[in-house]
Amino acid sequence: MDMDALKRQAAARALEEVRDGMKLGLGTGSTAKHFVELLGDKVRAGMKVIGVPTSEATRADAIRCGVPLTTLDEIDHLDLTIDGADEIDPALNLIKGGGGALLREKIVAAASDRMIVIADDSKWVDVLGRFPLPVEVIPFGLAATQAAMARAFTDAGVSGQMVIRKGKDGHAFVTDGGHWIIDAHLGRIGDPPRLAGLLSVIPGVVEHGLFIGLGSVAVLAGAQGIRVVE
Ligand code: ABF
Repeated sequence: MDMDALKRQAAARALEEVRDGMKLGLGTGSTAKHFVELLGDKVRAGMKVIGVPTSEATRADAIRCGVPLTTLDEIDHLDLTIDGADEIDPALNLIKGGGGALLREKIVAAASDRMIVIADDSKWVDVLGRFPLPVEVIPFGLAATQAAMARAFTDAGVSGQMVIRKGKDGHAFVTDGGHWIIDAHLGRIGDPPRLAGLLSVIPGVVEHGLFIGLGSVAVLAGAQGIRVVE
């Protein structure tokens, strides 16, 4: 079975947790896109839900699929967020942000009672860090921010190269919030909560892609079927 079919299976399993009347956080990425499409089918069949998209790309998908939308300016709380991830560890700590939407994804996840992480099982890892950690930064004072990040890495017992993400035009990739992303190639993050705490207090860091304690359930689709980890 191809990867895309696995992603759709994970999305379909998560859809079983959606109830009429729910306020939903809608994730970003190819797996979350399957979820939005399947949710659109349910809405057309009469299910009443409302969604908050985590990116402009997901907003466009949701509109195309007929999913009613609101914002976290109009409502302050969500019942459930369904989103993908780049890596998931056994404590359900996540690396997110490969798609560049980590800031809105984290705001939406933190406003939700529960977050279901949907993925093909290649995203499951013993230790986070093989996937480069995205860190969203303010362009102002970049060298100082990178120096502070390097100190945080040392304090957390990790090290590695920091690469400013480039867009298709060859210039720095700009997020929906107007910021840049530094991808930190750390290899192995032994203590994700510690690194998350150290990065969070750096003034030039807007947000980082370590999601600690936000994932409630992971739905992993693999060749052997679906695995649900809580
Ligand atoms: C978003 O999309 C991200 O935080 C993560 O970077 C990515 C996962 O993408 P995909 O589902 O395409 O693998 O959820």
